[in-house]
Amino acid sequence: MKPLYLGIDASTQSMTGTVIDCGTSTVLLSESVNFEKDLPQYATQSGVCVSPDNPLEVWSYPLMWLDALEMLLGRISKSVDMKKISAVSGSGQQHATVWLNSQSAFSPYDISKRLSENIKPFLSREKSPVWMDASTSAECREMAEYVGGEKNVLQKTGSIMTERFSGAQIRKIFKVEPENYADTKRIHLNSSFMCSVLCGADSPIDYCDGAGMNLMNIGDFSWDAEMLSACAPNLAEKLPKLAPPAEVAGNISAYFCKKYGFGENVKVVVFTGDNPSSLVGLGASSAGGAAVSLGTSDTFFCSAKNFNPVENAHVFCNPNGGYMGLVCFRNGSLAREKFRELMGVDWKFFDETSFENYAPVNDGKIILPFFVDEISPKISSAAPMFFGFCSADSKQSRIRAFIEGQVFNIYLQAKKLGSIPEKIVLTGGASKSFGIARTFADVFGSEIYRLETSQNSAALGAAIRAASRDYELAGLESSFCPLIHVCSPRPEAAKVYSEKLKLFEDKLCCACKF
Ligand code: XUL
Repeated sequence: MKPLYLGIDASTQSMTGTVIDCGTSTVLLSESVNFEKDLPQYATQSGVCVSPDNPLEVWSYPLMWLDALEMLLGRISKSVDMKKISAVSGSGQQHATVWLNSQSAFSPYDISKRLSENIKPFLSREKSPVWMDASTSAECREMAEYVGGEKNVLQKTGSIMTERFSGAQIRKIFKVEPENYADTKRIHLNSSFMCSVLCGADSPIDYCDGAGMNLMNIGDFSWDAEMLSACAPNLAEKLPKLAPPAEVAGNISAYFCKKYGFGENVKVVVFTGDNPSSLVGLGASSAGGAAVSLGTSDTFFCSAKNFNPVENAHVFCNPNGGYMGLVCFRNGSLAREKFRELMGVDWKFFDETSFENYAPVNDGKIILPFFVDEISPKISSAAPMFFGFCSADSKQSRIRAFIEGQVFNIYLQAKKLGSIPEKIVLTGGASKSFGIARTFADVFGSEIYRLETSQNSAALGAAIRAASRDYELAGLESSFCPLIHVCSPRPEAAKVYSEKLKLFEDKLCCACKF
């Protein structure tokens, strides 16, 4: 009998567990707990809360994540023989910080109580600022200035100072809540917090997720003393140690053996960020791999051998060694949804009818497709901007220009990271759209693929990482992430789009803040 491996993804809206069987190369089960629906007592919307006074302030609750973990394990243990699980790993939404008043919050747990009851007394803040929080522009400026400018921050950490990254968030809390900051003995990321909870011991932050903090020196994978001083006093002693992504954090805590039936020697491999984990779960972590996740926000990510930091993009570490590039776009599915409503059409019209028999043309009609301020590139907008349209233009041509605008923007930002990939895996809800897939193929000149089965790629990536203790990662990726070819670039599109892209870039540059 071959062992099973469990991957847990603690993402923004839900927590997902995926169990894989390496004997049969099958995903045995995938279960999800939805924060808003399954845990209504926390009153989140899509897993987060937005401040009524400041829409840029967005947070979630670590105790909710713990209740979700127990609910998830309860559901999984009804269908899986938990004794067969040999190792667990996981991933979490990047950048979110968890604030604790002790470094030994995680053990021993009182089994008669829930995890959330066990951990509650150790939280120095009940809220965790999450990646959707953009309220730290002042702190970004201050930290960049302290270290001699954004170029230095970029070289050291792989990203310019970024509002949602943990460093600026920590500095803000230090400034606004100095007592909470002083009381805090440990600041975890969502990923290292969940890992610590499972091990019942304070666990490291892995290099991949550590790179999303603007605090880790990405050249030597250590906390950067200058960035730490720029952020807040005595920070080094409040941060966990950093560890390579394959490190075993420990054995699973007895609490989970007694309550959910795990065996005693289950290894817990350090958790990582959801994006590095998805790189693995999409089978894209080896050289040349690239993927676009079309979700609430759109994300482009690719594996990269060398460290090539550029503004507007982020360099993280790759769980498979080397680096990964990532660009995050705020105007993803919500913008698509709003534009569809604006056009007054259904999804079939939006992503099929509008693209039927469509051959790209450079008709000079451009849309900058932003409904909310975009972060890549930084541009303020509360509505799409139309250029070259007249009232006679059809809904189809507007929809096509809108989707082209989204893909043009992703292309331009991705290009800055280096080479344009030959092959792109599309994932996320909108990846099923024919029109979007076709536009990606034509604009990027790349072959477009989708996963054969729709999985939560971060949870699958986590299960694969757990299994990579016993099996080779590349082999696991090809067994568990079979791809379907969706479409090829049309040769006639290349010239048309290279011209239209220039036009788009001009409009974009004029609209950009800098
Ligand atoms: C990446 C980012 C998001 C979150 C979402 O920098 O902020 O993709 O990781 O979970």
